Amino acid sequence: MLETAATHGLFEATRRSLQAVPNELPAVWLYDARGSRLYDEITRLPDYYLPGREAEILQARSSLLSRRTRARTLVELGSGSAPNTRYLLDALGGTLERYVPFDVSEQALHDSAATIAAAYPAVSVEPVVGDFERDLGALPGAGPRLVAFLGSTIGNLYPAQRAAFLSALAHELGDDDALLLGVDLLKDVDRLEAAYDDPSGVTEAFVRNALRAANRELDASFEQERFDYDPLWDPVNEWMDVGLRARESHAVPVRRLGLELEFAAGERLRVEISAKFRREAFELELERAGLTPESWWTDAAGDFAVVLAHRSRNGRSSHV
Ligand code: SAH
Ligand code: AVI
Repeated sequence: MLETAATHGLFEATRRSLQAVPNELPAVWLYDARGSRLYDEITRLPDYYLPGREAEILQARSSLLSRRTRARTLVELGSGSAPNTRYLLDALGGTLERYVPFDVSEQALHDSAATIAAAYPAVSVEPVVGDFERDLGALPGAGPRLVAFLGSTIGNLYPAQRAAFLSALAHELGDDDALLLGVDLLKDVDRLEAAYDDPSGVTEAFVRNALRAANRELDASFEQERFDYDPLWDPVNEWMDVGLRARESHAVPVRRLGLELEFAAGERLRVEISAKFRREAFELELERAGLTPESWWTDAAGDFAVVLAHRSRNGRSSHV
């Protein structure tokens, strides 16, 4: 990856995170072509219940969603291989003209855009490569637009990042646009831990892949065998803290960022958080960002929620 104006922000954010306490490699490094394929494998794991629960909700609510939104444009943030998008495309068939998948992972984006274009010839598929935290800008397409952010990817953002992201999104939505968010709900810790630590080791390979990406793109020298996979439930913040733990004390050069990271034995490198949500608190977050939640739909087991929201009437965010 050449350092361009577009990657400069990512490199700076990575430098800050790697120097923070605890050290963190931002989650965006998980999704190169290999990481996106590994994530796809995760979505098919029996313990990783999220995509199946979300599909159940989207199927059950599809005609309501179509009546409520009448969307001509579907923008999907963090679309990846878009496993549940077909439920939206099927639901919106009567009005939909354009599908805009938006993702930082170029390969996954173009592969899924090609698959969807072939399956839905009446819809114009217009992929955008970008970082939804930095490059949101003006949302493309004619309104009414439905902006979807599925899979609980919003849970991979910290609360302050979520607030900034949701406020930016509220700012971009027009009066007749809508936002559809998939959010994973708080549940039994054993089930959460199982979802992030499968016995086949796919999730571990996915997380370790971030080190491979950093070695390649940042000229770093992370050595896999010097780290153990270490997913933890954080009961205070109510998020899975997904990362690696150093087996021994050692240093890792990250040459492109001019860093030499020192790991003590047992020290962690966080690779992502995956927050789990409660309805009341999440609806408050939406309202503070200038969004009005209109529907809160869950699956029969109450594991996952899909939230339909609009820009608030006064259009103002209460964040400064
Ligand atoms: N929506 C899909 C994929 C979720 S995986 C699903 O529900 O299964 C998360 C996706 O978000 C990946 O495709 C990843 O490349 C993308 N992503 C992560 N951080 C991003 C960012 N900052 N900007 C844009 N896309 C991002
Ligand atoms: C994309 N995101 C919502 C996934 C999650 O559950 O937080 C990423 C993932 N990490 C490990 N398994 C799946």
